[in-house]
Formats: sequence, C-alpha cells, structure tokens
Amino acid sequence: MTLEAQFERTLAKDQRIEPRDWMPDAYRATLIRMIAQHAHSEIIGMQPEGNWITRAPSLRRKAILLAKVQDEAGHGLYLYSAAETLGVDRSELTEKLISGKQKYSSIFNYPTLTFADVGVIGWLVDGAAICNQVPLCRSSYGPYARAMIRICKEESFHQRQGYELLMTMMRGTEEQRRMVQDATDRWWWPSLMMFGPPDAESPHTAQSMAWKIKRHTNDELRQRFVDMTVPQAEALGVTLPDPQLKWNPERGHYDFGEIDWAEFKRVLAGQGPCNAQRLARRRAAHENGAWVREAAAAYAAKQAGRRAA
Ligand code: FAQ
Repeated sequence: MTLEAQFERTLAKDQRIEPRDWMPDAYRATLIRMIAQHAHSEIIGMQPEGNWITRAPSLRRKAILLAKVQDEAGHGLYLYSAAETLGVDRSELTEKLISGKQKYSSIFNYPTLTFADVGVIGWLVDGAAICNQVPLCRSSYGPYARAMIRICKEESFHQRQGYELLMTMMRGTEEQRRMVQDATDRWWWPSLMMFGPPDAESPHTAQSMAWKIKRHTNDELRQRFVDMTVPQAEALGVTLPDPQLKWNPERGHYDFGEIDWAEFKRVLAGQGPCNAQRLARRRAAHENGAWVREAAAAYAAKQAGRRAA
C-alpha cells in the first residue's frame, strides 16, 4: 500500500494522523496555518481582557480574571507545542505573528471599553470559541485533537464565568444593565465573524472537511452559535442587536441578518480598531523578554554541560 493510500485509509477509518505518520505536504501546511493562527489568537487574546486586571471592581473579580488570562497563555503555549510536532519552531511562528505574516482571530482587534466587556467576552467570545472548538476535539490530527479536549474544558469554565458576571451586573443598577447592553451591542456581530467567511467564500473549508480537520463548515457552526445564544440572551434580559433575528419553525433555526463582511475584511487587512496596538504590544513584549529567553538557553546549556561531564 502506498503511503498516500495508508493516509487515506486512516482518515476513512476515522483514526488519527500522528506526527511520525506520512501526510501530504498541503495537509501539514493547512494544520500549521490553522494551529498557529489559533495559538496566536490565544496569546493576542490576553490583551483585551488583560486591560482590566488592574481595574477589576473587587479582589474576587481580579483573581478570576487573572486566572482566565493565565489559562489563555497556557492554551497558546499548548497549541504552539502541537504546531511544533509538524516540524515548525515556536520562535519562527512568533516571528510570523509579529511581522504580520500570520493571522490571529479578528475578534481580538476590538477594544474593551468597560468591565461589562469582560463578561461579554466570556459569554459570547468564549461561547463562539467552544462552538467552533468542540468539533475540533475530533479533528484528524492527533496532537491538535488532544490539545482541544483540555482547552475546551477550560473555555467552558470561561464562558460560565462571563455569564455569571453578566447575571450579577444585570441584578445591579440601571447603569450596570446599560453597560451590559452596550457591550452586547458592540461584541455580537464581531463574534459571528469569528467563524470565518461564508461557506461560499471560504477557500479552505472543502479540503479541510475532506481531510477531517474541520468537522463542520463555518456557516453551520455560526448557526449553531446563534441558536444556542438567543435563549441565553433572553434569560439574561439583553437584546441582541439584530432586528432580523427570528425563529424560523420551518428551518428549525433562528434566521439572522446580514453580517458586514466589508468590516471583517478590513479587520483581516489590519485596519480594525486595535490591530496596530495589539501587534505593537506583542512585539514589545517579545523584545523585552529577549533576556529571559537568553538566560533560559544559557541555563539549559550549562545543565546539559554538567550532565555530559
Ligand atoms: N479571523 O477558508 P477559511 C480563542 C482567515 S478562539 C482572522 O474559512 P479556515 C479563545 C483564515 O485563516 C479564536 N482570520 O479558513 C479565546 C484564512 O486565512 P488565509 C481562534 C480568519 O481555516 C477566547 C482565510 O480567512 N480560534 O482564541 C478568520 O478553513 C477569549 C479564509 O478562511 C481558532 O483559531 C477570523 N475570524 O476556517 C481566547 C479555531 N476567519 O488563507 C481569549 C481554529 C477566517 O489567508 C479570549 N480555527 N480567517 O491564511 C478554525 O476553526 C478555522 O481556522 C476558522 C477559519 C474557522 C477560524
């Protein structure tokens, strides 16, 4: 049996491709692109919420937020390790992120204006991330699928903490309720964009589905997210900012309005409200951390020398 036939047979049997298995170059390149983009998203995704750590309204909220942002760092490192099993180096990927050659999720280019944004990110952004990532636990590439299991567990906790924070604010003052509504208005549409372009304009979906990297299309997952979120908004007492949002009994799904794809393209092209700031911060953190990496490498070399002696 040829190597290619073996690869196809593994996929057909719904088994996992592992790092030492033969795989087509394009399969490897697709996974590197997707896992790197995912890892970069977790790392850049620390910034919008990190913005509120020093200004959290109580010690309890501060401890929760610190833990969540730390989890995101952990997810990023975990995912860089998964990418490294495909033969790339983390430093190479970081270089591509800070030089703008690799993408990260569009959602992290929007500002966090009030503390309600922290809750709405947990509710909507982590909610969308879970919708997108639970099926990736069955992705055909072993290290990515396994990484997703733990990450999804932590994302579920993040989603609940966001929702709990919003429930608390909704029980508070009129001003707090207004803050929650305002944050919902600003994050709803960008959350729908997280799922990527519509299927008809998604260049990678068909091939990634055939390779069982992706298990559902962008539009399928976006619909699943809308269906899941509408009742949550009702329970919370906020209005989702879409007058066309309506239950369609024939389809058994909610219909929703047209997404502003021009805005999505602008954000991907680097022209979102915070793109420049996010990348500049990441670049500065990387440069300021150079001495730590050098010290760690020097220490590792010293230890290796001692072991050899
Ligand atoms: N933003 O052909 P498709 C999180 C790009 S969750 C930016 O549809 P594909 C947790 C796409 O890469 C967020 N770029 O591509 C958290 C491709 O680029 P190319 C991260 C986007 O791969 C929560 C081009 O457009 N999650 O961080 C976006 O089949 C709270 C064409 O698109 C993941 O990365 C976008 N929204 O499907 C952290 C999940 N959408 O060809 C902190 C894994 C598309 O120019 C706080 N990834 N593009 O290189 C995936 O599931 C997929 O890669 C999709 C895109 C669904 C994102």
